[in-house]
Order: sequence, then C-alpha cells, then structure tokens
Amino acid sequence: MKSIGFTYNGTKITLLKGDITKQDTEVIVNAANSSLMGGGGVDGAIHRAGGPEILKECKEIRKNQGKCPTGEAVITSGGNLKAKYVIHTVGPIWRGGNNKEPQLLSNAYKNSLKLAHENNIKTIAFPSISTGAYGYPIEKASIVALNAVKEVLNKITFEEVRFILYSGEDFEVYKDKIEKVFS
Ligand code: AR6
Repeated sequence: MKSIGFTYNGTKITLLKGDITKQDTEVIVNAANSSLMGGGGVDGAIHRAGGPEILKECKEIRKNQGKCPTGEAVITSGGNLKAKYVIHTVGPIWRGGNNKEPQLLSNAYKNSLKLAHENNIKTIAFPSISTGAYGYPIEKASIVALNAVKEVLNKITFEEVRFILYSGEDFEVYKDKIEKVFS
C-alpha cells in the first residue's frame, strides 16, 4: 500500500502516492508559476479539474497585487474540486543549487502553511513543488520540503498535512526521507 501515516507534535502526517486534484483536504497546494495564469504539470491538472473559477480568481489577484514572487503564496477557492481552496505557491527553478533554491523552496512550503493557518484551514495537501518542470532534484527537494513543514509544525498544529507523490519512485524517495527527517 502506497501510504504512510503518523503523528508529529499533534499533526497527522500522511504520505500518499496519488493525484492531488482528488484530495479531500480543505486546501490543496498548487506548484504554480509567478504569472498565476496556469501551466502544465500539477498546475494544469488543478485548473482542469477545478474549472474556470480558479483562473478567474487568479486574474483578480494579478490585477490587485501583480505577479507572485518565488517562495510566496496566494489563495483562491477550489472551484469544482473537493478541496474548498487552492493555495498557489511558486517554487524556485533549479539552477544548480547555489541560487537560494533551498531557501526559496522552504519559503514556498512555509508561506503556504502560514496562509492556510491565517485562513483557519486545518487540512492541507502538498505536491512535490519544483521537482517537475522546474528541475529540482527530488532527493534534495524532499529534505527541504519535509524540514520546512516540520519547522512550522513545531509552532502550529494542523489536523493533517498530506504529501501527495505522483509516481511510485517519488513516493519511495519521500518515504526514505520522511523517516530520517521526522525520527
Ligand atoms: N498530482 C500530484 N502531483 C502531480 C500531479 C498531480 N495531478 N501532476 C504532476 N504532479 P510540476 P514544478 C507532480 O512540473 O516543477 C507548471 O507548468 C509531478 O510529477 O507540476 O514546480 C507551472 O505552471 C512533479 O513531481 O511543477 C510552472 O510553470 C510535481 O508534481 C511549472 O510547471 C511538480 O511538477 C512549475 O514546475
């Protein structure tokens, strides 16, 4: 069974191989780009499954506050998704690792959790941000992602934080790292 669950500091952590658009958490996180105008990968899948309402709200955000800088996050409703909300965050493009990639990736996770908390959201699902089109090696990205979430969970409790991995290989990488980071 491609799933793992345990509790850390009062928050249920779940690792699951699956499709983020199908998750029943209150919010799902989108690995967007700064334009917030959609794209391929998980971004394309979320807009397809959620319908036009999400893009409409993204356009409104663009009008009011411009592009979304790398590492930051914004929130829209979930349109036709099971999730009530989508948090759109922008991970860094991998440029070899010496261009603040770890810090920016960590910010993407932390700012997403912060925004969820501000909106009184208790259950959240993350995809593996930056490890597709943006080329961040998943062995490295998973450690950054898990440590960022752990740091936030030391201060804030959620009901559940779910990590959704699209492939079996990515799931295995996360499984290996999660045991190390949360032990
Ligand atoms: N559910 C869960 N994970 C998924 C799904 C899904 N339905 N579809 C893909 N993934 P990517 P990035 C995984 O490229 O690297 C977009 O065009 C995928 O296997 O979606 O942050 C945006 O508009 C990979 O492990 O995001 C940006 O321009 C992970 O999601 C750019 O790509 C992230 O891959 C962002 O690139």
